[in-house]
Amino acid sequence: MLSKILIANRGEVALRVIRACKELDIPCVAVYSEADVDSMHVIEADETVCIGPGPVIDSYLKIAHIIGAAEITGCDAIHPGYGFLAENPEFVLACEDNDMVFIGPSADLMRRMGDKSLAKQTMKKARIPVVPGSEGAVDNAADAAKLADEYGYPVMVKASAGGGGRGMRLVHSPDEMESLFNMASSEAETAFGDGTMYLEKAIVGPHHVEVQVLADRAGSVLTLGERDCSVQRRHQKLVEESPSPLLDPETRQKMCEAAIAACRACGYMNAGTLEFLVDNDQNFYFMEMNTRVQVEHPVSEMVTGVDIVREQIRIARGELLTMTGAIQTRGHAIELRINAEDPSNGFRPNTGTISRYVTPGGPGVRIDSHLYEGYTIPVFYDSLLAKLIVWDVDRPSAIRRALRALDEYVIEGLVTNKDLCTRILEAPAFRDGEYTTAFIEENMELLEI
Ligand code: MV4
Repeated sequence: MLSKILIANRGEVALRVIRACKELDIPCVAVYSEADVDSMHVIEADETVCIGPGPVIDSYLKIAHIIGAAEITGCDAIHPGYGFLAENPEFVLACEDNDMVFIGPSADLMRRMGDKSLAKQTMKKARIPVVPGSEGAVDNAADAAKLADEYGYPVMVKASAGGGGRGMRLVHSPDEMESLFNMASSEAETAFGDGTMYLEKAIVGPHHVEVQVLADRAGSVLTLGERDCSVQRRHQKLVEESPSPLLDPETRQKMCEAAIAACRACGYMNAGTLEFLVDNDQNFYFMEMNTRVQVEHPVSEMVTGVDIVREQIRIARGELLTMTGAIQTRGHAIELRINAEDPSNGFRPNTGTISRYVTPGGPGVRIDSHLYEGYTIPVFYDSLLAKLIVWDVDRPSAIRRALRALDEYVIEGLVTNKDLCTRILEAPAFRDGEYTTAFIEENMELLEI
């Protein structure tokens, strides 16, 4: 059962999955585009298959090429990583049609969680707290305005097919409704081929807190605590930490219980994340469920000692979780995303060749990255270069350790956001644990952006 795994991804996450395969003694196959010939995941995998030219549409998104690569190398399982095909139910079906185990949940579950309005209804039925709003879709701006009068402004109009902030508008007053509703709907139509919208009351100044879950095929569910991902810009997370400095212990426990109930309600299997919005009064509301491993999963690994990717593979090959309920966490972990982007220039992405590369070390320091000295960043892909993850006994120590590690970390040859990460950690609102999703915008000067 699971004799060889194909990794349908690139960059740091492909490397992360390769590491898990090696520790489980399972051979692994990397796929790569013509632009990724010199990539670390190609160097580290047991076998490699080129699946097309640089643009993702011709390579990492080409289902037939990936399935073909798995077939010719004799793989019986596929790990999707995150992004690309990780939340595409068609890909899951293609895997099944070709007798490949998809390392993740079923196509049906993925589809049901991919429809954000339907997911919300499912959770509401399971008595998980959701933001007050429409029961399902709202057909037009006039209906939306009627409902908004009931809930009170401000409200959010959101695309059912959206997620991660796409196809979403904050509406402050009735006179804005028509134009913003139609704008969001046509944006969703263009982006997802589905302009279906739903409506909810807006939570002002929210925190983004998410709960990591693992579920096996027997229906056992485990939570690995929460991650606070409120430090983000335009829905791109920059810093994540666990535990959340916001939650009091009762709220944390209630959120983890809600996450477990949510997984039971939808029959979830494998690793997943439940996203919640949390307001300043510790009220939490289910937002979305991510049916994949996430970029920020390492902070949960650091505070629990659980290897999430290893567990994904174990679950996919039919093994059962040995523990259930909420697992004990220890200490504090912080992740900083090092991106090839220039904060002082509108976060413009840039590429180049890594001319000098020195990684930090010492206790409690982890780097998940595909970088090496001499590596040239291809132009086709996202700007994530590395994740610096630190662990220490408590939050203040973890912040000091992160600052020390950032100082040791040398990346030359292109512009990165490393100094911005330092300034975020030094900002009073961050140090005091008193930040919301508005943190970056509220601290532009302090962060010298
Ligand atoms: C909201 C909200 C306020 N009220 N919904 C953005 C991403 C998507 N997952 C949900 N999002 C939001 N939904 C209501 N009813 C505010 C946001 C939001 C946000 C959420 C999480 C992290 C960062 C954010 C930044 C802006 C808005």
